[in-house]
Amino acid sequence: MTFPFFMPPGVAFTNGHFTAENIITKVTHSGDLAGIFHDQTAWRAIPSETPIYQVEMLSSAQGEGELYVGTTHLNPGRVGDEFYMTRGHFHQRREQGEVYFGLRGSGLLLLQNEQGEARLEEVSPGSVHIIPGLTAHRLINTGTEVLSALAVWPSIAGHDYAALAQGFALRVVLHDGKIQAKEVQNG
Ligand code: PAN
Ligand code: ZN
Repeated sequence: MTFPFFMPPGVAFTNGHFTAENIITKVTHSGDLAGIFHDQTAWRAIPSETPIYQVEMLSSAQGEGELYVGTTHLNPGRVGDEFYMTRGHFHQRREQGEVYFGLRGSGLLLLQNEQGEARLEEVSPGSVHIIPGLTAHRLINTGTEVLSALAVWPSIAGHDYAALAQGFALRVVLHDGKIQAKEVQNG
């Protein structure tokens, strides 16, 4: 008896693009990110249809025990002095973790626990980031090319954006020509 060999989906490690029959993509534009960047005047000056990041995902099973695989492509740029970043979230199911892999470009992964303690990990091609449960996460592009990171997370994790209405405790800005992380004063 012979068994067929199925062709699985593929990912190009140079840029994070998938080859598969069903790829789901979602673009987040500047206009979707109200209240995220600290310089509201600079944010309003950017056309609302400016694409900031795109997520491409494989279409996969949902439910307890199932996994999602997706790549985030975050454009380079700044709103005022603050580097482009993803909205950032806790998982709705707080205990669920995630793994990010840096593929191209350079940036930072901002992690923050429920006590509001934040830390930054450098993201670069080949970096591996284990995001524990109970930890909010946001990608920040501090480079000059697209930052692409592959992620694997439980399909039941969900996204809780509202829990971060106060924002993260750190902002990453270009100050005196240097990439600097600054503590946010009033949340
Ligand atoms: C990622 C993120 C992706 C976009 O797939 O959803 O980077 O960021 P926001 O969801 O914060 O806009 C992930 O962490 N999934 O759980
Ligand atoms: Zn996540």
